[in-house]
Amino acid sequence: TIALLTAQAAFAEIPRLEKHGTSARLVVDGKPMLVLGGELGNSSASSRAYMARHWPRLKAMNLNTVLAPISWELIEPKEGAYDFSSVDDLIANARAQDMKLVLLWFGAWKNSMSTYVPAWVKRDQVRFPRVKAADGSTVEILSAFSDDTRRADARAYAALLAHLKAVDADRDTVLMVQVENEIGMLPSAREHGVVADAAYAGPVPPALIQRLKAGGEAIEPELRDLWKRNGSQEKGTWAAVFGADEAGQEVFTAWSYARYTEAVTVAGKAAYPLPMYVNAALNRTGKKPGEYPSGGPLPHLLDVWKAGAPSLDLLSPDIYFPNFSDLAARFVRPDNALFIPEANNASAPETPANAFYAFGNLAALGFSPFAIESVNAEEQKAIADAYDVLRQLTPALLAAQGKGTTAGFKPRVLEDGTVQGAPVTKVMGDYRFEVGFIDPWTPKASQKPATHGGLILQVGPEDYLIAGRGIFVTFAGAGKGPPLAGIDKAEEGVFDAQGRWVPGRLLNGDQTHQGRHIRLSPDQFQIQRVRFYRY
Ligand code: N0T
Repeated sequence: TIALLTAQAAFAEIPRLEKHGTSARLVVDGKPMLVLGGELGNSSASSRAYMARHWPRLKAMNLNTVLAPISWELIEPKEGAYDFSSVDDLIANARAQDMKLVLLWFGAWKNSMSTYVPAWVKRDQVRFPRVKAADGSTVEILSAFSDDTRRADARAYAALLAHLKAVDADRDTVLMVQVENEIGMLPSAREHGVVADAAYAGPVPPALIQRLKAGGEAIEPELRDLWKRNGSQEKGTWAAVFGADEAGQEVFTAWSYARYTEAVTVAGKAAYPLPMYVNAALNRTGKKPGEYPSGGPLPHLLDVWKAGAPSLDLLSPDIYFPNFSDLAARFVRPDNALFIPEANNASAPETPANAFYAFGNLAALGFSPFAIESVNAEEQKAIADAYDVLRQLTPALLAAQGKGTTAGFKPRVLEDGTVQGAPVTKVMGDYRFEVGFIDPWTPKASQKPATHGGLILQVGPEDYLIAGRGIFVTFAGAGKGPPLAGIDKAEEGVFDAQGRWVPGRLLNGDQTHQGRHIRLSPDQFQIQRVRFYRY
């Protein structure tokens, strides 16, 4: 068997990220894929019995990938003695459902705290020192400055990756690994204590300064401003270069966490080089670092993380705030593709429509609502319908992402939840579309435009796929040629398993308001294929 496994593994290709147009895509088994995912609640995967009743539901929701935590305390209950049964259970169940896994390493830090570390780590505060807060109190957070902690964490992580290499011989069940979970310092902007204070009083490393200099205008504006306010110094202590306040301290925190994470990532990749990413607990505007988890891979710190942890493939947002599209867009950069490991709670009514925006507008590699197994029947159906449509569109989306031939639409929502329902205009090829989010045939009071959204994919000079729910599209000519546009033919339909379009009703009359618009009802996710003409 060993020889057979090795032979198999020699042919199979490890999942990887590959450049694609202006974006990147995840290639598994030599084929690109979109992760239509869902993340399990934190404690669910620890019980085989608990999960047994949920796996069929996850499949029924049309997920192709489950994001599941692997906790350090479960895999290394005694130092150096590993127990991978929790990992093997997940792999066996995912395979039985023909699904993929993204595994989340709950190592030294899980949402700032260090509660997932084994008891032998928790109880030994000499070997594994704790963070001191600004007021000198001790918190249940391991210091990022301990060599022993970093080595122990990296060793367990590498053991996990080596195990994955051995058991995922086909290289196609485990796609990626998240390193730690929502890293960030609380309740202070930076770690205090003898070692951390000494590091903070030391010089800013040249590698970070180099990055700021080389990045120029491409550096995130908040970080550029922090550096500028003390005169863009090229040498000096952290406080001298970035300022002594919480905002300046946060840069130090981000760098320390990034360096630690880089060491863990490198150890894991040496064992088995799967794509790896970190996730960010986003900060609310107006809150200070330390009031929110300080120093994570946040929008304003992406350059610090890129410089400090170059082996990470992706920096990823967990988006629970209502201004989904603005936040997601900040993680789309020439050096970063969008993967959303926690796209809000799975039970939030706007979540399924957000998936269309992420894949259609921001070339997302993956989208994954949190606490996926905890939805009620109605929420389950909405996710199942959205993912069914996105699964059908996947070949077209993969071809279009990064090429400018797809666009996503949802009403803009502000951080305070205010929905700005104004229609969005977009030119695609020879047509100009105006996409509105108030359905003309449904009483206005009963509509929730934040739950509406969709995408338009250009598949030919005059041919477009329009998909989603609760969007209402009018059209005109763009560029040279006659100014007006009409519908040559509009069909609803589905793509079959071979990717062939199977038309349903030919839509005309009341369904297009006598040729005036394309309408996707708010009640059901669907696809229409439309050919336009100009006159
Ligand atoms: C998440 C989850 C889980 C507008 C919280 C999100 C997961 C962790 N943290 O349920 O614990 O492991 O990564 C933070 C959400 C902030 C809420 C903002 C409300």
